[in-house]
Amino acid sequence: MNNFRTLLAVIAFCLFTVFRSASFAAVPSRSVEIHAHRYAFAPSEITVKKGETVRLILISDDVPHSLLVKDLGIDQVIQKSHPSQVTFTASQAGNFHGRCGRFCGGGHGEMIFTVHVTGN
Ligand SMILES: [Cu+2]
Repeated sequence: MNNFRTLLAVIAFCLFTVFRSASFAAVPSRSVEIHAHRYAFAPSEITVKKGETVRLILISDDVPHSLLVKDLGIDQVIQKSHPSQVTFTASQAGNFHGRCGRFCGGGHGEMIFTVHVTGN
């Protein structure tokens, strides 16, 4: 009987551990497609909720670019013909400014991107 209880306790602990780690795994609640081209991102800004996990699908329409939003830990190269993805969860409300991190021509400095994070 004691062994049975111990077994139940071990199973309960394992299930608890599995469910707890599953809830920590950041599963994106939605995806947003962002195109990069000389010299802009489209859209150039997005709004997400604090705590929301969002997947960005990044597509270059011409030459290689990147999306760099340092304060959200986003630093993703966007190769031409190879869409890339980056997933992030904003833990703080505010406006986070990003830009293209790969020199792509004369207007490179104009390639800015903003993530608006709204509070709960
Ligand atoms: Cu650029």
